[in-house]
Order: sequence, then C-alpha cells, then structure tokens
Amino acid sequence: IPGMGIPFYTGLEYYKSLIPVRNEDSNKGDCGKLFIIAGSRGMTGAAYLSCMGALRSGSGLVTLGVPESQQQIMAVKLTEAMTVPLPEVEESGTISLDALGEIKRRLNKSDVCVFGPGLSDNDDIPKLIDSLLSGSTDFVIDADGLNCISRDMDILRKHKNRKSCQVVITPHPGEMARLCGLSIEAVQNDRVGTARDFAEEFGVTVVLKGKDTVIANSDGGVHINNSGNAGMATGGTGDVLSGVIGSLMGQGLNGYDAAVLGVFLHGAAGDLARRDKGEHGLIATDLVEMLPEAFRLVN
Ligand code: NPW
Ligand code: AMP
Ligand code: MG
Repeated sequence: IPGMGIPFYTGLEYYKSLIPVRNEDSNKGDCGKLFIIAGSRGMTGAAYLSCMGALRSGSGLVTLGVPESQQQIMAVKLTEAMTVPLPEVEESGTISLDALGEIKRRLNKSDVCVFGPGLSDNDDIPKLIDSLLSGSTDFVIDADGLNCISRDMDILRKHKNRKSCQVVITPHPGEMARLCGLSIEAVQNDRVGTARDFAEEFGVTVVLKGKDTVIANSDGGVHINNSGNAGMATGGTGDVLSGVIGSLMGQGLNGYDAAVLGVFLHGAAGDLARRDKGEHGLIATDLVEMLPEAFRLVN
C-alpha cells in the first residue's frame, strides 16, 4: 500500500464486509465470551499469546483455563483476561481428565473454546477433547490439541456429523502431516488438496498455515491468504492466530469467515510489524500490538 511500507492487498473490500459490527449499545456480553484452554509447565507464553490475540480482536470476555500450578503465573502475566486453575497431572504440569467437570461448566457460559496452544501432551487430553466435542460450544483446535487428536483420528471422525458445534483446526504443515499420516513434503506439495480433502472428510474448517495459508471448509470452499511474511516464522505467532479466529467466531462469524478474516488480519499485523521492526526483529508479541492497526486497514 503506497507510503505505508506494507504490500498491496487484494480483496480489502471483501475482508471489510466480514468485520463484525459493534452496535453502539453493545456490552461485553454481546461481544463474545471465549474460554481458552492452553498452556502447561514451560509453555505459559502460548497461553498468553492466544489470550492477547483474542482480546486485541474484540472479544468481550476472555477466560483462560490453565493447569493449576501455572495459574498464578498467568494471573500476573494477563491483566484483562480471567484465569481458572484446572486439575493437572503433577509430573508434567499438564491438564488432567479431572478438569472435565470445570471445563464443561465454563463452556456452558462460553460461545467459543480455543483448545491447544502450549498444552503439551498426555493420555488424558484426547479423552477430554472427545468428550467436549459432544457439546454445543464452537471450537478452534490448535497445536497440541491437534497433536493429541492425531494419535486417534476416530475422535474427529465420530463427531463428523455433529450439528451442534463448528470446529476450526489451525495446523502448521508439521501438524497437518501428523494428522494426515503424510510427510511434510507431501502436505506442502498439495496444500489446497490436502486441506480441502481433510475438511470434507472430517466436517471441519481447515487453516493450513505457512506462506499463502490455505483455508478450506467442508463444502469445498477454499481461500488462499495474501498477507504475512517470513518474519512470522518465529515461536508463538500461531498461538496468536488461534485467539484471533476464536474471537471472531465469538463475535458471530461462522468458522470459515472467521478463519478467512482472522488469517488476513494476523498476516497484515505481521506486515505492519515488519515495517517497524524488520523481519529479523519481529516477535509474536509484535503481532498482538499491531492487530489494532491491521483492523483499521479494513474498518
Ligand atoms: P521441520 O523442523 O522444518 O522439519 P511442533 P511447535 C514443522 C507451543 N509453543 N513449513 C517443522 O518441521 C505450541 O503452541 C509455545 C514446513 C517442525 O518439525 C505447541 O503447543 C511457545 N514445516 C508446542 O509449543 C512458543 C513446518 O513442524 C515442526 C512449518 C509445539 O509447537 C512456541 C514443529 O512443530 C510454540 O508456539 C512450515 N511452515 N511449520 C511458548 N512461548 O509457550 C512447522 N513445521 O513439533 O508441533 O512444534 O510448532 O513449536
Ligand atoms: P505456528 O507454527 O503455529 O507458530 O504458526 C506460525 C504462523 O506464522 C502461521 O500463522 C503461519 O502462517 C505464519 N508464518 C510462518 N512462516 C511464514 C511465512 N514464511 N510467510 C507467511 N506466514 C508465515
Ligand atoms: Mg503453533
């Protein structure tokens, strides 16, 4: 865009049409209640970044569910988001199946659940996901949430025909390769086909990340994103995206539209961050800080 130091984007009018309208008399309860289940010992940053991505995208209320030993750390790191301690497996500092009751209570009061950034892995997590997908809350599943599912694909398969909730998955090529039982090279050689086939087979919206992120839904809809840059190849940028997409779903967008708009805004925030910090100095927190300006490009 001339004079702005960021690329020329096609489709700005289209993205603009997707931006959730905020009524003058809105209250925080109208703007999406998000429950984010993220973080584990050593990966609190992922939980922070997902929450901040959501808050900077317009969520009314963000609550983080986190292993109990990490809750105080998160309460210090996060100001606007609330934190809930969840029962954990002590040896690993990851959530345990005993968290199911508390999570279900929280989901009953939430519009969307973001599941997975920095969660790490244990044998309880696939059982948790399996049980939660039977409910009516929409889901964004990312990172270790996806790695857990890839150990038992029947979890997604048996929920395929659910009518009650939408599911968006946000794998990078490594996670997609695990989910499909393919090599990373095979995924990258046919990004559109891999994302579209998976979306159709499992009835989910797929966001296959990386340069030219592919968004595919189960009706055959495909969108290829044109924002973002190689400076975003740094730890934590994907965690921000999970919060952005969850936030937009909570504000009323369907999973596919939320993914299309969220991926664009996240990439535009990356381009604005590169303008200020350069490709090498860019870190995930910069994306959070640039999201407001990215929204202004289309608002
Ligand atoms: P390679 O090495 O190139 O062969 P993992 P993770 C591949 C949390 N985080 N194109 C790549 O393959 C996350 O939320 C926490 C091609 C590599 O082997 C997760 O919960 C942070 N290949 C957890 O860490 C900050 C690509 O995938 C493999 C690719 C693990 O997530 C960091 C890496 O994937 C992190 O976000 C591409 N574009 N992108 C925190 N501060 O708390 C990836 N690959 O093994 O799933 O590891 O993505 O780091
Ligand atoms: P993750 O690997 O989960 O942290 O996600 C990385 C995020 O950065 C995704 O949104 C990717 O699409 C984005 N990203 C990484 N590398 C690039 C690149 N070379 N060009 C554009 N976007 C990228
Ligand atoms: Mg990631």
